[in-house]
Amino acid sequence: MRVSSCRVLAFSLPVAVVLVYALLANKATRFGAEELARDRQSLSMQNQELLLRLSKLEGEIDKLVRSVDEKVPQQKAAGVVPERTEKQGQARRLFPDSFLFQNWRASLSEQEQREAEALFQRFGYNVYLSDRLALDRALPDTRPAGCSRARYPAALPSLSVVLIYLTEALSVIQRAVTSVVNRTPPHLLRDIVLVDDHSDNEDLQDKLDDFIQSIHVNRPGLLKKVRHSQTLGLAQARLTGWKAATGDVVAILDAHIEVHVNWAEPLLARIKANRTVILTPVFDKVNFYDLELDNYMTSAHGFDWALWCTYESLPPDWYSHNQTLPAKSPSVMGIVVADRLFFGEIGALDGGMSVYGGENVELGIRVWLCGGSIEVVPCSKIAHIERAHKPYMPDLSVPMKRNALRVAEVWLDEYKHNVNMAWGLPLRDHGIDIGDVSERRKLRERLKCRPFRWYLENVYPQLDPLTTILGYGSLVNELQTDVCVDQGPVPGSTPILYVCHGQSSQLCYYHSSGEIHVGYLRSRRSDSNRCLVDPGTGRLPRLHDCFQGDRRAPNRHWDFQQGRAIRNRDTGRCLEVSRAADGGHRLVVQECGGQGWSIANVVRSF
Ligand SMILES: *[C@@H]1O[C@H](CO)[C@@H](O)[C@H](O)[C@H]1NC(C)=O
Ligand SMILES: *[C@@H]1O[C@H](CO)[C@@H](O)[C@H](O)[C@H]1NC(C)=O
Ligand SMILES: [Mn+2]
Repeated sequence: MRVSSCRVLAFSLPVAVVLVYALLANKATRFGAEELARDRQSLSMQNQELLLRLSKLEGEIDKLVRSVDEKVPQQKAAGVVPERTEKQGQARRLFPDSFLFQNWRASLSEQEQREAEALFQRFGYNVYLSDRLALDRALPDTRPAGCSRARYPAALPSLSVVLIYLTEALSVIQRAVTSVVNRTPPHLLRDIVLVDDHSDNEDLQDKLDDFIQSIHVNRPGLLKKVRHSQTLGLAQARLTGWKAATGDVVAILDAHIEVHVNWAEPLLARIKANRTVILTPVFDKVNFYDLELDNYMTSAHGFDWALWCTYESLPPDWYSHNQTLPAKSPSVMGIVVADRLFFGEIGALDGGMSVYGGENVELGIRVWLCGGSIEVVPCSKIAHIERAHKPYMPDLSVPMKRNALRVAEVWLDEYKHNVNMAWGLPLRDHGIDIGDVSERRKLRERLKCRPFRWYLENVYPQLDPLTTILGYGSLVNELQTDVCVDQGPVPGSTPILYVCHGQSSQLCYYHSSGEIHVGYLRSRRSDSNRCLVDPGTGRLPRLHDCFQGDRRAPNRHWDFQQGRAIRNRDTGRCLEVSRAADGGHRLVVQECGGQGWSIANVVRSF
């Protein structure tokens, strides 16, 4: 299972990997990776999907760049799987396009390559290598300076560790368990609960049981295994683990992790000081291809209005003060550590969430609104494999959208439609079944939770309340209703007309200021969306960052009424459709010819 519905984790394999690496290589350019797509002129539906994903990446780039800067010396896996050497008869590369072999250079025979590739396709990370690495491998100490000197009370609450998984490699689970056993003070570790959300790999039955027995030789009864008789999804798996746990504190983790030294003490000390604080450790990234580790710096966890989670930088005073101390966070990405009973008192997790996504944001909002708080603990670090793809859910956006609407319905009050806007769904009658939310509404009443507005103002002021959007969704010209305004090829800044498909590249937002934003909605106040502008010369409209620091995009205000012309306030020209000689049509700015436009959803009449 994945840690969360984080945007960077949500890519399909090809886009994510190509992009991330290009971005790392080109730190100066936020959209540097999009160079890769320069040659693409015509957009197939597949490319549209790619654009949607590209646009989601942006929020994670800074963090990735930082992680590269921090790249720590690695314990090389060489020696386990030797690097290719010239003198060896080189086996033919059977899978040059595989994202495993594009990133991982190991000298494997053809048979071994086939095995490694099959395992990679099945699990989304390098199981072939994992099976050959020591279960108790050392990890570089990536904690901030000062953590190794920190001292914690001798008497701390006891700890239960929950590891949840669905179709996870045996050796990866074994390594997670081994790290927890070796790196948690034995007198504090009450139990480890393994929750199998109905995986289909057979070695998670007998072979895992044998492994548990081997641990029990020295630590009788330490491990418990619970298996769902059908797959119930991330939230239910976490709930199952929490219910089976018996420690004072419960740490609910994915099973594709390894904990670092002294990971538990800072968490337990913080909860001992205040049981209403819910914590998250800091993750390091373990590459899916070579299983080496990148240091991620301490960040808070936030989200956008689609409720994809994202990293947030911490306030400046935290950096100047003491970087070993816990920092407030608006939300969690999924890995949580909490007082076991308090977690229940505050409503645990919403069991009505399906498959994946949104449950972490629901928890974050609820905890803050209902009497708790959330902190990131820099001295507690966990190495986490960022999978290339999830074997169990090819398109995350389906459950993600549904769960986001569910969160909105229970918690977001007058801001709930922001979720519809971000997903491009109608304000009413979106046709998506969000299940029964009455229990969650009762919980909110019972706990006397604050209104969502309080959260926006006090906990997460970075989030833009989106009060200026008048209309949103696809933007269609009356002369040609089967095509929509589209952000066009990326990279590039020329919007086009393209067959309507409702993906984020065709989301347009008309603001009371007169700006028209095109493409995936960036939700934070500091985020610049892309504004439609009339460059003033030539016939083609452009997309331009609405602001870059103090610079505002020129000619970005348009007069528009539903069904009427879209006319630029500065140049007086109109956005129109021009028919080409070949029967096609182009999006142009020209002298106004009286063409009318409609935007799919009206928030306030304009
Ligand atoms: C930072 O806080 C830790 C306690 O976690 C303390 O031991 C250390 O002395 C502090 N460092 C500074 C520079 O204040
Ligand atoms: C404990 O944390 C809560 C928020 O989670 C805060 O309101 C309360 O004041 C804290 N209590 C103490 C004793 O620090
Ligand atoms: Mn994960």
